[in-house]
Amino acid sequence: MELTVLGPRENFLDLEPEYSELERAHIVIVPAPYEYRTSFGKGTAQGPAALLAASAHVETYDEEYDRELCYELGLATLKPIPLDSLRDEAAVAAVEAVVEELLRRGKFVVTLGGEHTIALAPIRAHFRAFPQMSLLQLDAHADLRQTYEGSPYSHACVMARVLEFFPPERLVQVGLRAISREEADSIRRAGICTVFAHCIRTGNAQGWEERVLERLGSEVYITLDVDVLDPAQMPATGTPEPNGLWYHEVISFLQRIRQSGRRIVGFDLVEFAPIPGLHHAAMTAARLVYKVLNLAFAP
Ligand SMILES: [Mn+2]
Repeated sequence: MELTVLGPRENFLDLEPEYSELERAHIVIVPAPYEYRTSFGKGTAQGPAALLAASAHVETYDEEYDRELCYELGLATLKPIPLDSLRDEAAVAAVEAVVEELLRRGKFVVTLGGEHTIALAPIRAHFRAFPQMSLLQLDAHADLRQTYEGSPYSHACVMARVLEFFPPERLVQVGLRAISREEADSIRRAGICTVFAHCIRTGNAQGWEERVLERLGSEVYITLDVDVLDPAQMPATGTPEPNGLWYHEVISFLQRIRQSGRRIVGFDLVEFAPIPGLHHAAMTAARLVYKVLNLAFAP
């Protein structure tokens, strides 16, 4: 499979070829600008490009970890996968083949959506490579509907598709605050570990981080829907919901997972739908990717 990377001024962090060539890079960013079945706000197809443009202004140095991860490990960004003419399973399969190839080459893969449906691709590929992995979903929604607006491939159904091959007891959902009765029933029936945003806010979820840690195995894949964040910090998403998590809450929770000795084997960031002129949202999405990389590779 031939894979082409983006050069400086187009790639993540605006990196010179020395640090962003595929051969030498340990980390690879895969832009997957898939948008076909968004239901409310549109524009997630522009997510990867806007995130990459903003990333040119992200500092390569991380003050918390006192390192420049991108220069130490190398960080390549693939050209966006052309998904315009692909729908549903065909789009997922196209992205899955790329992620699978990168994992075969020993890369750490970050997939950028696109609507949440596309996360099915890296989740399937990672699950084959890491059959013991747990799955952490950070999201305002459960995405457990069997079908939505007539399709099983809606962004609102992605976790229902995942549970067709992934053991529900290894799925943990954090930040939920907009779910249907059908989804609430599925959560109870399947025994999924779910932490609702209102429980975190009211303090009724005391010790929730420990509860989550108990459920996670030693390898964790993260699917990060940006709508887990409060819309005050992340308004640029298709289905924003109030009472979300704050950036620092997400980061310190993930740091806690890493500090517990668990290994983050890959992640995706989905549902970022840039709003022209709203630079802080694009910056937040780009920052989030680099911070999660930093904590994933923390010693
Ligand atoms: Mn979602």
